[in-house]
Amino acid sequence: MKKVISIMTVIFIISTLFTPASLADNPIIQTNYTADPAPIVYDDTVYLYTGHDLEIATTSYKMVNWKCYSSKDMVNWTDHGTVLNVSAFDWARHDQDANAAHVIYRNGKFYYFVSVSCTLPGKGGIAIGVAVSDSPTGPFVDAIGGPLVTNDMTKYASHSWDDLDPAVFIDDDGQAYLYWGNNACYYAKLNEDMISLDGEIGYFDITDQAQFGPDYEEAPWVFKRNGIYYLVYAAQFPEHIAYSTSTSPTGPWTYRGVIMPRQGNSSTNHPGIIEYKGDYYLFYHNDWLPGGDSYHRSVCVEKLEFKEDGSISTISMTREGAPAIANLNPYARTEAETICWSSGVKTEPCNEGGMNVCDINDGDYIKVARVDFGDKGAAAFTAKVASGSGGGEIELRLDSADGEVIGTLPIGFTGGWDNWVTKTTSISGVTG
Ligand code: FUB
Repeated sequence: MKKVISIMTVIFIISTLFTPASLADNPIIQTNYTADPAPIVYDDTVYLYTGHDLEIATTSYKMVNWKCYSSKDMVNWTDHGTVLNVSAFDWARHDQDANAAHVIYRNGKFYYFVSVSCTLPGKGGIAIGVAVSDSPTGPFVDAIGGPLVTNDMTKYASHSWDDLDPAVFIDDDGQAYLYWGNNACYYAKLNEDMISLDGEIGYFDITDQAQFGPDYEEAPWVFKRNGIYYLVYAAQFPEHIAYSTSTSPTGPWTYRGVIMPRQGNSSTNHPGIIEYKGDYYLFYHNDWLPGGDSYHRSVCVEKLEFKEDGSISTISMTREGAPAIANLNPYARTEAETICWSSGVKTEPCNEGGMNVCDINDGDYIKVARVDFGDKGAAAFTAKVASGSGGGEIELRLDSADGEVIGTLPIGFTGGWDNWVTKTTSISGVTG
């Protein structure tokens, strides 16, 4: 049954500037299993694109779409829902293989590079496609009408899924490069149109341990910092995250070691790295949500630290994740699906556009972190709600699920699950 607010209590936890860290904030998405993170910074905002491990998966991947989330503070993430589905690609399998992907912005458009299963005659295996949109949150449509790279058994690695895990890097001179590969690492220049290759496909010799250590596996991610090119990737199986550096985007590379050892029980990991407001962040995945395993993964984030010589410090997966870098303004409209941590609730497309929170049961909660109420404090809480049954109530609590109650908003029957009404309650006792 679809529920938006039903006959029960949902708790809104507000952690203020002075809240001691009380709840775990990794994995950063709790409403879906997410994998293969691909973050970008656009318009002062982090957009995080992820794969989506369906709950019905058993002993293999079941992935048919990709999700998008955004944040301006690194701890509260707004859910933009499904932004691309394998069904957008007529030439691909529609029941599986929404594998790792990468989004990049260029010339006013967002390009979504995906690795999917190709159904074209004679071109079976994993292929790379590109979707395009004018907006970071889609809708994305097939940009080519066919694959950009198809499986070719004469290439370096002769298995049918070697064209996995595309990642794009645009150098300072404007040249875009596409990197990809499972048990192979390919690269090619992209033309200015971003949907065609400029020249031949090259490959790096991943068996050369001086360049790639003992066991390059997949998931390349390239970025440049202080003139050094970094190629970060998943190594070994089960996987950890390692990296190599170069003075050129096309190598040769020098193996530099492990960034993140394996922790937990996911057999894969997958790096996505951004610089945001002066700091670098590593997005990755593990199996740390309840019910998690190799096919039910979840995206997490940690701050990345560089040493003087440009090498990257080895870091662990943590429950705390990256620190907040901005406060949340409670006096501006905040979407309910802006979440630091949640328990029980789900999200869905809203009949009025955007997304809404749903499937709310008694005691479920949403935490928003680092809320700044200012010196004068807040006097009221307003929410847009819908209920097709008894309605329940929203409790607002400070700092934890059993923290001080600063207000309660009764909901009641609103005329239907898609019948949204605005309700307000007074609140007290919160400043700073
Ligand atoms: O999510 C499916 C595959 O698992 C990805 O393409 C790989 O990078 C690994 O994370």
